[in-house]
Amino acid sequence: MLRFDGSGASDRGPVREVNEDAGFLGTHVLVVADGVGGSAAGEVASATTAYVVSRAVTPGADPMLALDKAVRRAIDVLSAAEAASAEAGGLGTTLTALAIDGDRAALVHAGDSRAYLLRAGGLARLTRDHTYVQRLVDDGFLAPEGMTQHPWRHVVTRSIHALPIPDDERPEYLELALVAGDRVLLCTDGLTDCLDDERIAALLAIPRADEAARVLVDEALLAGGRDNVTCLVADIVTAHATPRPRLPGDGLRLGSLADDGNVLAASGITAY
Ligand SMILES: [Mn+2]
Repeated sequence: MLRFDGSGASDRGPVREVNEDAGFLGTHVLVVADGVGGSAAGEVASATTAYVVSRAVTPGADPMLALDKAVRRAIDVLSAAEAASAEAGGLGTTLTALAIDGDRAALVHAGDSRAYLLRAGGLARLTRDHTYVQRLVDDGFLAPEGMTQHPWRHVVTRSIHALPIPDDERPEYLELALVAGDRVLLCTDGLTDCLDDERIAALLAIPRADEAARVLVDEALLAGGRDNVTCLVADIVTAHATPRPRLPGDGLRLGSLADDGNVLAASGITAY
């Protein structure tokens, strides 16, 4: 029976007034969400979405179905909140989440947060950024080295937000074959704007997960990072004994999710 064992770190950074990143690390689900810039309350969108996903994945639940259900639920909650609100602007967030049921693993991804896999010392990117500049590179209009300086590099082309969501803006789902000994990193763009994959691989190899997460965040800030930065580092471990029963949503809450005030009630929707 496989599960996650790790830790995480999140920092507001030197400039932003609020941390619009949310992170959650449980035994069977990992979540990062980054409130989309320009939206009225990014920290509400990210915390609410991360909360809904953290509660939807329970040990034994089919990971792909659980993630799909969670995304639908998050979209419903954000849509209802927006419909009830007088403010315009929208609630939107990136979402990258990984769920495991002891055997099968699944990933859902929308936006420019990322998931990486460290296996036998080699780093692989599990997600592809849903950004305007990534699309330019894919279509041959921009060289990859031009991405980091492009003025529109933060424009995301997919996110979790209120309905209607066109088909080509919906999240992507991926089945994963994880094995004991793998390590995964989920992070927001505050990390990957500042550190390249080679540096990320080196720091992710720090043996203790909590130390690796802290050092990744610190190094992004030392490299001049101005955005919120969130990293989750989790090892895939074999749980020999049956873990004590866990309540849905049990785990480490980071960033905007650490403040219950940011989480729109999952039932009884209120305006934000
Ligand atoms: Mn960000």
